[in-house]
Amino acid sequence: MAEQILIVMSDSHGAKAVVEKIKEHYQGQVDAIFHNGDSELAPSDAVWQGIHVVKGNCDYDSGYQEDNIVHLPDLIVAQTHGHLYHINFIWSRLIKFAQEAQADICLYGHLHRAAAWQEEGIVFVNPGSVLQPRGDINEKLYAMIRVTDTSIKVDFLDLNHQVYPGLSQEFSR
Ligand SMILES: [Mn+2]
Repeated sequence: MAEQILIVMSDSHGAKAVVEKIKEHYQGQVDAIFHNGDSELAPSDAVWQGIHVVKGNCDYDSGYQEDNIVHLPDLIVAQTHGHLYHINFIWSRLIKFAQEAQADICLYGHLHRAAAWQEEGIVFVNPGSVLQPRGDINEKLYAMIRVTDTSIKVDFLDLNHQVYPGLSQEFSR
């Protein structure tokens, strides 16, 4: 299959302009755009047209879905915020969620730390936070995932759309 490109952001915590900026930069240029929760925006907000979004622990409106399973050509993406799977403490419940969805890629957020790792043949990606980064890397980030038949490449980008050095990873599938 041709390369598919996914854009993933998370944990914008009220910063609607950042979500809009990333959406406007990529809409129509990529295969799918995701927001992994804690937007603190209304589910009915027009910004969500063309974005797959889930509910975070700081999203109190019941109009959001907790999880999304998105079927793209030859690719299944499981999306959740992560708090319901207790990712502050264990990974096993998130892994089980992704396995049950038969996912190739599992997207999560909540921790505000950029991460990409592979477990049980599934690539897990936390894009970090576009507003409040935590941990060692004090940069507001989002993720770009490029998928082919044989590989899944993950880059993390800053809000000027530049690849943040040292974080990129490539996994085989
Ligand atoms: Mn958050």
